[in-house]
Amino acid sequence: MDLNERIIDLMKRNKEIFLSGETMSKEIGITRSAVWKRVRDLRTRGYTIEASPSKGYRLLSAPDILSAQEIKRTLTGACHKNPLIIGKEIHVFQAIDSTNIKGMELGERGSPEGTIVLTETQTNGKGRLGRRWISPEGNIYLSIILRPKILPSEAPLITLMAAVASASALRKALNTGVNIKWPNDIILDGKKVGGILTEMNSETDRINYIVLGIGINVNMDLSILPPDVRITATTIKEKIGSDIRRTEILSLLIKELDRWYKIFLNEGPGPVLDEWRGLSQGIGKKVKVTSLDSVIEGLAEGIDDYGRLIVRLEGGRVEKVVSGDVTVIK
Ligand code: BT5
Repeated sequence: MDLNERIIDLMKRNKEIFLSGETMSKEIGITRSAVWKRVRDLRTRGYTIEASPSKGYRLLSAPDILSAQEIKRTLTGACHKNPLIIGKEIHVFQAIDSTNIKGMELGERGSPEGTIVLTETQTNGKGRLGRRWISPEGNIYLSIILRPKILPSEAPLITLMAAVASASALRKALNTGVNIKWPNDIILDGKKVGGILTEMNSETDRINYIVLGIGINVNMDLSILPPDVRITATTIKEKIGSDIRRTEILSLLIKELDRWYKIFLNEGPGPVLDEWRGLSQGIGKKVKVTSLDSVIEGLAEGIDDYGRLIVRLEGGRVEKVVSGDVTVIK
């Protein structure tokens, strides 16, 4: 932590209490005038710090900057009996190509399970099948390294697990319905508020590591998106009418991911699949499924135990789809 971070950390730990210049100078190990210079600098960076000659300094508000320290602070306490798997290491970047690309590099270099990569913006945000994930400032872009002992054919279950955890976190944060559309869309008010991209490094019968990437539209102005994407997309800000602190959402998201990942590891896919079925949109409806090599239409009957979409075609034949894009046919 640099000096500014240590001052912020100290003030956040003493929320709402004035700290004298003397206390701060002792705690941080710098002179009182150096404390004052740092406070002035922090104010120019968007922190609102009250300063009183008799009482000292008090932090009133902080800008919405992602900080590993702050996220970790929100995660401690909740789980000391059952330590978190996810979030043991958190790497935060200002701008990188893609948190999934960085996650794959870290996975290759042996970073432990649960390592998180976060960034303020992505210059090459990835969707599935070479598509682009538009990634301006103000949203959440995170990737998590996982090392589950499952078969490569079971990896799509990790996407479903993440969809269930993301929908659950957003439901808690917004106190409103959030749904899932197979295989990787998080849906708010019928529109895409988030997407999931699961990539892996595997051998024939084992997974070396998975990088679970999640993008959630939080405070972005929808007008940033090109018109064709805008009509199918939404943001949390659009829903609640104001900006929201991303750390609040991230903290819930990490806790829900940790909870659902543990359920998945301990109890197998059953509970994840049950929850997914309850949250999903489009099941029981007539759908068109576009895959890399085919387009089929039929009734979406559900998902099987590998997370594949079960589609009953007109003639009665059943197809199980591993990946594709689904549109509900009215
Ligand atoms: C996805 O792909 O939905 C997966 C998105 C995963 C993004 C995360 S961010 C952190 C991590 N690092 C990465 O590089 N990626 C992951 P797909 O289902 O293929 O949807 C892509 C399509 O969604 C695009 O072709 C656009 O039509 C639309 N789209 C692009 N950006 C969007 C956005 N910000 N919000 C809503 N829709 C968007």
